[in-house]
Amino acid sequence: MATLTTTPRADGFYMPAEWAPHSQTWMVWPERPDNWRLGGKPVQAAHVALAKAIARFEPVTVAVSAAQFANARARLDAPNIRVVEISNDDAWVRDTGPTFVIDGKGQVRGVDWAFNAWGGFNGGLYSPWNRDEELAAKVLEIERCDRYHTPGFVLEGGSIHVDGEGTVITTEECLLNANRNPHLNREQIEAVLRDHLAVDTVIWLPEGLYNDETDGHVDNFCCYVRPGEVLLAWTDDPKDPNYPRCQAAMKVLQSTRDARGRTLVVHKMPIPGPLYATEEECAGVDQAAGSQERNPSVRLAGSYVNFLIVNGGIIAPSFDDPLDATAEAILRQVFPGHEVVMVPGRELLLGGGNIHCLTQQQPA
Ligand code: KQY
Repeated sequence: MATLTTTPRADGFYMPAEWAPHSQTWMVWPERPDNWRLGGKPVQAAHVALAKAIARFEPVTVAVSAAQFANARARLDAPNIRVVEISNDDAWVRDTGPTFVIDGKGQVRGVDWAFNAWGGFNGGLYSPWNRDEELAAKVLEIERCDRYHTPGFVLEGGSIHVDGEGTVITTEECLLNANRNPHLNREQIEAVLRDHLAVDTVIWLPEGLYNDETDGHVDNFCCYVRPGEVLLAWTDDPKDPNYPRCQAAMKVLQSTRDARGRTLVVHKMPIPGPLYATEEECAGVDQAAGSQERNPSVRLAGSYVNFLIVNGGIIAPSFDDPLDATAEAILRQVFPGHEVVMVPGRELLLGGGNIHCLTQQQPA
């Protein structure tokens, strides 16, 4: 397929909101033993449950390494799930897959951002990451989608949320981090977002959730639920390290107008826990040079905001936490037209992210 030298905006393409109709959702099979405990077996079971939950609403394609193909194919035994072989470094297709853009007339293309494993050699989470860097282009080949490539611009899909009507929300903690695009200033980064997502307004939250190893991805902290309305992870506890983060985000969201001139309605979503990995869970993760250390004293960045919107449904994580029922009720309230399905998110969280990070919707 063609690699284009123009930009989506110049060609009349834009990133649609997640609630726009999907043709499918992409996932990548988790297996790396220095991120997933016990050789990935517990998370693979959680991944199967997640894929099957999504497949009730729309087709799912799971990319898997050659070594795990037979295992994944056997376990993902649902008619709506396709399994294809793509080599990869880990399962975070939100960040390694393409950001799909549409023209509103039936054409779909993809933006293939540069990927440096969340910070390269300055705080990145694993090395090497070359197979993940190549994953977006391979997905676009399979889908026969033309590709916009930004080799000089690092971005992960989890660091942006759009309303499909000209506004993107992101965080300074991630996009202005020296380990992403240190050669660009805020205005230059905004220009790349405007050209590749076709947005007019960039809303900058100062930070994401405390201890998020992605450097504060917005998709673990704040998301759109419809144009003009967002859902923000929230705590009222001044002793919680998330407290100043939530306050700062609220201040920005309440004082901002979006691209259509709207003030934003902010819904609050409580933060589960605090959640921690157990000694046993940490001991199950292989130690490898350059990979993330797992330690039971380090608070996990658990969040109910890390959900996926699918055709007619919301697929959200549960944590065996007393707040699970509250989270489900809030999701039902803010998405009255969707069926809310909670799936176990703890094993996913132990690897450093959750449902939204592990999925990538492809618009219809
Ligand atoms: O949350 C994400 N978007 C990615 C998390 C990567 C964690 C790697 N251990």
